[in-house]
Parts: sequence; C-alpha cells; structure tokens
Amino acid sequence: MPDYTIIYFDVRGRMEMVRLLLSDQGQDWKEEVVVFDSWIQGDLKKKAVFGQLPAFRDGDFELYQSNAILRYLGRVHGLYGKNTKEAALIDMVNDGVEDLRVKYLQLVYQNYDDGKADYIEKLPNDLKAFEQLLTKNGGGKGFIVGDQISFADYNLLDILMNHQVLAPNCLHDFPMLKAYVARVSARPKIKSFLETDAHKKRPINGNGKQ
Ligand code: 0HH
Repeated sequence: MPDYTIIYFDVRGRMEMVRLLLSDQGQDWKEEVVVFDSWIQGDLKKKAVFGQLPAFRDGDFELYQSNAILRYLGRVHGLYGKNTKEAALIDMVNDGVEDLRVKYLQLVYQNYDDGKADYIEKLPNDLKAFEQLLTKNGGGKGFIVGDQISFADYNLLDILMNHQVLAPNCLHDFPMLKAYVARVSARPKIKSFLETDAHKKRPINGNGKQ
C-alpha cells in the first residue's frame, strides 16, 4: 500500500483534484496541514523546491508542483490514457484547466470584488472549449479523453465545481459539461469523499472568497 502525504495549507486550492483522484482510486493518504503563521516564519518555504506549496510525498519520494503531482499519480494509477496520443490529449486538457485555474486564482486573490462580474461574463469563452472537447469525445457521455477516467478528469471536475460555487448557473448553456459534473461527481467513491466533513469544511480558497 502506498504511503501518501499531502503537505499544504488548509484549503482545497491546488490539491482537491488530487484528493478526488486518490479517493476515486481507493487510496488513503495523510494530510500535513501547514498553518500560515508557521509558513511565514520561512523555514518550510526555504525547504520547498520553488518556495511554495503544495508538496506530496510517496514514502521517501517528495514532489512539488500540483500538476507534476497529478501526472505522477496519473502514471502510477493508470490514469494517463491508453496510448501516447491519448496521453498528449490528456496533457492538452490539463494545461487548459491550468490556464483557467490561473485566471480563477487571479480573480479570487487579486480582484474579486471589482472583477467578478466581468469574469463571469467572459467565462463562457473558457468553458466552451471543454464543452466542445467533451462532445467530440464519443458524444460527450463519458470522460474528457478516451473511454476511461484520467487525471485531467479530476482536475476538470474540481475547477468546474469551483466555478459552480462562483457562478451557480455557469454551466446552464453547456449541457454536456453540466451532465459531466453530475456524472463524475456521482461516482461512488467521489460522492462519498464529497460528503465528508474533511472536504465540506475545507475552504476552497485561503481568503474566504469563493
Ligand atoms: N505552480 C505551483 C503549483 O501548481 C503554484 C503553487 C502556489 O501558487 O503547485 N502555491 C501557493 C499556495 S496555492 C503558495 O505556496 C494558493 C492557496 C493559497 C492559500 C494560502 C493561505 C492559507 C491560509 C490557511 N503560496 C505561498 C507563498 O508563495 O509563499
């Protein structure tokens, strides 16, 4: 059994997609919660490869960068497609999710009050690519790439759920994506995870905005 640990602040942030993946794959993990007061003392920051969290440990193996962590778990748990072309498409989707996540984090941490209305107005431009990709993949009734779940599905699910909190009707014009969120989040182990207090009580972001 792997010995996984997530080292991160007490937020969903850049690790909830990893928690979704681990839950769905039937994996256990430990949490090392870093409180901001100890972070600003600086010792942990100096130790972090790029001066930031999250970090992830698999036994003695330590990794930084949330997308590298996702890809590592994708390789270990067979969530990286059936061939090199599927793997490339999974990377493409995951990079698209990362682009949207960066925009979302900039809104939340830098410009929430002034920028929210404009962000929501422009959001369909970002969501339509995912709707089209999903629809083109076998009619949109399955996963984002191929016919089995990949690490990009967990990342996409997480960012879409965050956006449903930000703008509850944001998927109204994207029926495939809306059904996808309902379908993937209803997978039994994901559903159980989403019902845990650990998930429900963990804030999406560190500044109370969502
Ligand atoms: N490219 C990196 C990755 O994907 C980016 C990591 C990053 O931005 O892993 N890390 C931020 C925290 S993620 C960081 O380390 C955003 C959540 C912030 C919540 C912080 C407040 C928690 C209070 C309980 N930031 C700290 C720093 O840069 O010093």
